[in-house]
Amino acid sequence: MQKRLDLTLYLVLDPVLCGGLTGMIETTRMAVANGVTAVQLRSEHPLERSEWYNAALALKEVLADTTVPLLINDQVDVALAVQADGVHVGQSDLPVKIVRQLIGSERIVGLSVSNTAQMQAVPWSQVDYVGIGPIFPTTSKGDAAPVLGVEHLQSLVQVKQGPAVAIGGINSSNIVQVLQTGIEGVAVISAICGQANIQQATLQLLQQIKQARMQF
Ligand code: TZP
Ligand code: MG
Repeated sequence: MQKRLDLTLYLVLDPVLCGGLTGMIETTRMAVANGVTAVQLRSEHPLERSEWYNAALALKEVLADTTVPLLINDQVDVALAVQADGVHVGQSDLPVKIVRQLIGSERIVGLSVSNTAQMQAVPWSQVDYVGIGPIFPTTSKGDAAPVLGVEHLQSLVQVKQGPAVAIGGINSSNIVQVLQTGIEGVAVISAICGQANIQQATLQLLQQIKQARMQF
């Protein structure tokens, strides 16, 4: 199915937090059935190449009949191997220009941004969106940059020149403040991955997004 980049509610998968490959697949199935709009495969812990490949392939299949794109964190070769819809890179990964050359003009490229200097340096002609974070403290990323807070997020949203998603410690207690900055969407790991009721967690976040959008 034709994919659509919609940053509204972006699920970032973590194999440990989601309960392994089976957990990631089940979480994705349930979250997408309930309205998650984008999915990224990411792993904080080293995975075998075959594990990256098998997970990406399985997720690609889960999303096959949906408009929800699958992005792969960092691993350009894995993204190409399974014909994923895009790649998300950080500031210390391959340069965006090279990632774009490798994956071509049709796929999605996302870039992480953690401060004003990085935002000013974003090569928007090569990037489809940026991920801004961490907004709040998070235990899901070991080497996370300093917490930005909502005020700093607001200033980054004001200077950005393309779509963005906020990430880091976002959950149902703070999602509304994040959306009040006018950002296009939010990305979450632990607010969905590992939650006892994936459906309920997803629906609650989406309900809050809907309400926030009606206000702003
Ligand atoms: N990048 C910045 S914070 C973060 C990433 C991948 C982790 C987000 O995880 P959580 O559980 O939503 O705080
Ligand atoms: Mg990275």
